Amino acid sequence: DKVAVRRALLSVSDKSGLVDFARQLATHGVELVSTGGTARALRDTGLDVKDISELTDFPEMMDGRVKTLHPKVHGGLLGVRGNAEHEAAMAAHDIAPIDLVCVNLYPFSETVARGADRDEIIENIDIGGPSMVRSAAKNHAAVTIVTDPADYALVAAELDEQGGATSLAMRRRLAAKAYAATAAYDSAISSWFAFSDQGEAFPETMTVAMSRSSELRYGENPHQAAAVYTPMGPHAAGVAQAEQVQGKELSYNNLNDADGALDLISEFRGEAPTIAIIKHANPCGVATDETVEAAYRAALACDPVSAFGGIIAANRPLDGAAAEAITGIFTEVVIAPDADADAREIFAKKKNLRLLLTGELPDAARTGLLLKTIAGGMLLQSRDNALVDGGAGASGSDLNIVTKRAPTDAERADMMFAWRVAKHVKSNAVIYAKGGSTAAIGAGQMSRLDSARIAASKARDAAEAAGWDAPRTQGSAVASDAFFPFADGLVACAEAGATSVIQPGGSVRDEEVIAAADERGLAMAFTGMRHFRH
Ligand code: 93A
Repeated sequence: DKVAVRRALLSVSDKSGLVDFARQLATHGVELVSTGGTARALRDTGLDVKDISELTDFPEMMDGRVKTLHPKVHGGLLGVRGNAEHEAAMAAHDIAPIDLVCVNLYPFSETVARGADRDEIIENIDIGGPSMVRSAAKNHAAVTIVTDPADYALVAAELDEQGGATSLAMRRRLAAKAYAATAAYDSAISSWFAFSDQGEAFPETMTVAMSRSSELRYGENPHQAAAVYTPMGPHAAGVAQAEQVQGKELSYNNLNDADGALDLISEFRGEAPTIAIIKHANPCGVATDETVEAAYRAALACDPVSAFGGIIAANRPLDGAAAEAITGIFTEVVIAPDADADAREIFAKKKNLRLLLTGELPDAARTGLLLKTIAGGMLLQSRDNALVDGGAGASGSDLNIVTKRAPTDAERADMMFAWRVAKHVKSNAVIYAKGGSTAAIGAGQMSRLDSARIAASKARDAAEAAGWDAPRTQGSAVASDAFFPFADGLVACAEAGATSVIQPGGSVRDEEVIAAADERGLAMAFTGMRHFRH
């Protein structure tokens, strides 16, 4: 299964490592054939190269669109060695076998990424390159196909070992890699047409090439296997691209929670210092204050029991004081735009703590797609990037005040804070907030009434533990991610001390709910927007 390499065709856009590789081929007496730019690059270093036009007896034409698309090339790649008919055809048409192809393609994704215009993008769709890659890979019984400069050294080493030949094992491995490369390339083109060029949110068909960026020790549970994949084409950065400065390897659950944490904290990008503490993809405390440290302490006070072993997200770079406070209890992951030298030194003492730095936070209003698999298919939806304008004063906002009493400015601020947090809490979500901090969070219950009651009961526990006179739900604003189907949930909030409520509205029993609010002197606003999160 050893095949000697006598003739090689080199045609590469990414010329890194090319000259060294070609030189190694030449030392084994391999004849080099190349396309324009590649031939020039080799000739400049004194290597002997034949132009493809000499082999095809055709000039490269149409701005290079047609240079290697020729039977002399594809016949030389596809002709089955040892097949009498194929060999007769090769002899009759003067087709010489090509034993090795070194090709990498026009930089399509890079051209898209740098914001080139449509014509330039189209020009960077490589046709001849993938054709050669596919022909050579199909005939890997005899032909070696090299598509990745990272493989040059490996191939050269095998040529050295095998006296100028390659093994079948190597050719098969490279063929598999070659088809993965052309598949990824076409998927990038198809994604561009579908999503960018046509601007279709949900194209009729799609292929998205992903590459494994890391293997995880296990999945959600230790008996489940898991890995992280990232798109091969251009894509926005997120948790998968954050820099891990220190700490143990990230787990599946860490990444999932950190993703939720980053999503929530991005809501507060460019605002006063804000901290979110996440457990099992739900926040258990979110607060805004004058310093990051103060914000952390306020967030922690919401539910200090649940915060143990949580994930902390900050909207500002971390300093020493914040790091000192955060390391006061056991924390799995800290994610922030940056951390100064003091903070890093303090975190470094907690060997297991994973510190993730993101640089500038993503824009909460950005568009994007969310994917969820279901058996036999997947669900795709646009991300929930909607924001409600809370306005200031009585007018100029998306809020529809439905009660007799309008909220005070302070209530309105708390309502909006609770509402923004509610968007990131699993349904049914009921959030109590006061003074720029969550007072209690009810998450993931099948009944809204239960979420309202559980949150209130947790607030009572926190008050008792901290020795406060009253739970912080007293005088708080409540946000509900979807409408109250009955008055009972709202009544439970009022009984816990809430004085204002923000919710989408839209229940057939809205009248009852509004009457219950009026009876208790509550101010209530309808947003007309729901934030389910399941
Ligand atoms: O425009 S093409 O699709 N038409 C071709 O016939 C062709 N043959 C090779 N592009 C073609 N190539 C590509 O040219 C290769 O895939 C490679 O990326 C590039 C190398 O061109 P040069 O050697 O002129 O730099």
